[in-house]
Amino acid sequence: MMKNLIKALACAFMVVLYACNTTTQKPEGQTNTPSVPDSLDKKWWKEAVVYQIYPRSFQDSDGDGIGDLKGIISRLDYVKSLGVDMVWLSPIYSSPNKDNGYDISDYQNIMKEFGTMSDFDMMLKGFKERNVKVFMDMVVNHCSSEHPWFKSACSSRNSPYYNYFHWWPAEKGKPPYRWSIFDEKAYAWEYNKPTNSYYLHYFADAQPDLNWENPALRQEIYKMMRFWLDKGVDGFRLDAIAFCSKDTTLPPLPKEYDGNWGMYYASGPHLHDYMQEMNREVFSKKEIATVAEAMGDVERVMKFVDPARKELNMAYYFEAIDFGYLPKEYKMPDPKGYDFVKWKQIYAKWTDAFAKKGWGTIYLANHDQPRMLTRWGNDSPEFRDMSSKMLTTFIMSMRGTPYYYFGDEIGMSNIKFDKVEDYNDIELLTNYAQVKAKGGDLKRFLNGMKISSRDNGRTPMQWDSTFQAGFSTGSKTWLKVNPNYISVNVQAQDKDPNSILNYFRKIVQLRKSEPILIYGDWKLVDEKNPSVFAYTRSLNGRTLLALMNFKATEAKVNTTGLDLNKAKVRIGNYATPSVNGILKPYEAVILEL
Ligand code: TEU
Repeated sequence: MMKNLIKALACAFMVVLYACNTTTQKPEGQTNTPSVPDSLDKKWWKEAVVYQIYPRSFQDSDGDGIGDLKGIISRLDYVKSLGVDMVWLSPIYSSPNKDNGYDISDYQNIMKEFGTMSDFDMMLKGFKERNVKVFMDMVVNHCSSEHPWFKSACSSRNSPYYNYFHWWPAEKGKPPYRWSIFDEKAYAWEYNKPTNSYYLHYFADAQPDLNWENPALRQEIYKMMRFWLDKGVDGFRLDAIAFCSKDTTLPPLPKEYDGNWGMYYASGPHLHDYMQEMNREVFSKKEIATVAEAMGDVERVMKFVDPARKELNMAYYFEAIDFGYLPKEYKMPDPKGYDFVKWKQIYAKWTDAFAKKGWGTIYLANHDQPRMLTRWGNDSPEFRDMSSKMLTTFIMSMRGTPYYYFGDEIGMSNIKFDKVEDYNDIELLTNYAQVKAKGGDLKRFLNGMKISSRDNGRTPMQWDSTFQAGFSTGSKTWLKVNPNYISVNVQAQDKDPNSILNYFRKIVQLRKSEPILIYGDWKLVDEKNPSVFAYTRSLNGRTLLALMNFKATEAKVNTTGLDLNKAKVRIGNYATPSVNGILKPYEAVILEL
């Protein structure tokens, strides 16, 4: 009896000891935010705020009108001052710039306009010294037609690089139809005379698709990724990665595809085998993070980030950002506006899905989008300030890692070019040519593009009110500077405690200090409200209520079931934030209940 009791006590002691050990030993990659239970699967990349830099437009150091790495180096302290944890750097590799670096001709070299490898090393060191991690943009679905692999492949079918690409031999007749974006004929095959065959390009003909079905190509890519990891980069954003696997039997396109990237091109037969292989060969070797530019519905996107599958860490999806365009017309905004309630439901669907598995991202802009202020807020002088802060509050209070685009922190807005000659973007120019070829309404097209074109988000950063907004000393910048730089610029906002910039800094700190905003549950409130995006975030018995009025008129939220009596303001964009659920135009407030 006594013996058994001693045995039982000893066992209990061992169990307690074991439990203590397992809770004190944090798995790799976990951080030490207080009061977050380990069951939440903490990771540094879930807690990070990502800031995207489009190097071409950030800071020019040599007066050629094009941003460069030395320019970024000169702004390291600014980036640090924002409080962000990680920078996503759009491509800086050698490129003929048909698609501004998203067409790479040498993956292990720096684009000449941007500087040299030693500039890169210095920049990386500078970020590291400031505790800011760096994410590289990996464009490996395709390369540039100037890449030596492609040049060699084009010379002969016997080239060792021929099978690095997808070809259709002309003796078999015309290839089965595939559509392309960034191609004036919207045709994804281009004939190459020396090899008497057609090569495949889902994007421009200057962006031939790499043949991922070839193991030798995949090994080259992994080797190249290791090269950057050995330099000390902290992760990768995988561009258009969902398109990398192709059905090489090239069956006729299924009738229902209807040009839908997500449902057809993004579902190649071996896509996830390759993601798992890449994880084993590259990602698992270092403490890094990865994000997929994923396409398709929840089920498809989830495959990238389901931890059990060991592929990537985060994914971003397009359903919400592409909302409100007319069907079958290239990014043509619906003149009737967009259905706000449906838009909220899209976010709810994805946020709920990522709550069960994986991890999502949250963004309202990037280099493929117009400025968030113009598209989702209100860029009139009256509402620029409030609606910028409101959108920032949305990004920073949602569940998922925030990806914030440079310039949004000062409320930059669309430049709204009148003339096609002002544009640079291959996407816009291709679509303009297509509308023209069909005898379409070019004026209507250009008007629509004032809202949605990518170049709106690529104009130079507005640092101050001096010549060229302090971006460049050159007389011509690669894209024009938005004339509103005289009032909308970093220098003016830095000094003003109530500026959009300082609101951004403040809310970044709030997010970092408040685990509820990172790990807390997310629940939509007053779902049918036509003006207000409202949700709760809760964790460990504490609840925050985020309220954002997306409209220029006062709006009331139905808060039935929530007790606002003792509500405490955590942050708000008005001097006197609302605590009663009645919101002023573009008001945003986060309340602790
Ligand atoms: O974009 C991938 C993509 O699928 C595009 O269709 C994207 O949806 C489009 O640009 C939106 O207007 C990536 C890059 O982010 C983009 O900048 C590149 O142009 C593209 O790949 C080709 O590399």
